[in-house]
Amino acid sequence: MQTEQPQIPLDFLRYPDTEMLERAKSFHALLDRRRSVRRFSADPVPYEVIAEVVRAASTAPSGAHKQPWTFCVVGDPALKRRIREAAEAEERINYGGRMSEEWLEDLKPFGTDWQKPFLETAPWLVVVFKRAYELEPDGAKHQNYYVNESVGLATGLLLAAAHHAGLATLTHTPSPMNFLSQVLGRPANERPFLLIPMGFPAEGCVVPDLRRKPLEEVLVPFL
Ligand code: IYR
Repeated sequence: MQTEQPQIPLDFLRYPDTEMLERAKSFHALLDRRRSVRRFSADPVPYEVIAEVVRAASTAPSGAHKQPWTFCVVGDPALKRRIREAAEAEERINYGGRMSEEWLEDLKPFGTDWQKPFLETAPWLVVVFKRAYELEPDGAKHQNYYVNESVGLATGLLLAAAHHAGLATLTHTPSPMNFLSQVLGRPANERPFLLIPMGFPAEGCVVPDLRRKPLEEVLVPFL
C-alpha cells in the first residue's frame, strides 16, 4: 500500500460458521424488536447512556474518514419546548395542505398529525447535523465526501445502539428543519439531518401492527 499513514494490525474476531450464523440470527432478533415510538415516558435517562450511544454512532464509516456529523444532545426543557413549538408551527402548515393527499393517506396508519408532544416529553432529543464542509479557524473551507451516506450510516448505528441499550427512539423529520440550526445556534457548515427523541416508551405504548418485508422480497441472491 502506498501511504505515509502508519498502519496497525486489524483487531478482527473470526467465528466458526455455526457461531457466525447464531450471532447473525440473534442480532436480527434484537433489531427486529426495534420500533419507532411516538409516545414517550418522561422518565429520566442518564446523560452518560446517551453519550455512549453517540460514541457508538460516531464509529460509522465515512467518506475519507471525515466523520461529517455533529450530534446535539438536548435535555434542557426550555430548548425542547422551543424545538417543539417551531416543529409544530411547520407541521401545522404541512398537514394543512403542504403535503399531498397521497402523502397524508400514506401516513394514516401512523396516526400522525401536527402535534409533537414527544419533543417535550422524551428526556432527550438527539439532533443529528451533517457537516457539509469544514471551516478552518482562518476561514479556509475543506470538503467532506458522501456526506448523506456517511451521516445516514451513523444515524443507523445510533438507532441500533440506542435500541441495544434499552432505549426507544423515533426517527423524526420535521420539515423544513432549518429552525434547528437557529434554536441550537449551529454554524453555517452544519445542516439539520434528523431529529431523534430518545427515552422510554410511555406506559401502555402501542405501535401500528406493521409487517416487515420478508427476506425473499428484499434479498436477491446470485449464487
Ligand atoms: N414530518 C411529518 C410527516 C411525516 C412524514 C413521514 I414520510 C413519516 O414517516 C412520518 C411523518 C411529521 O413528523 O408528522
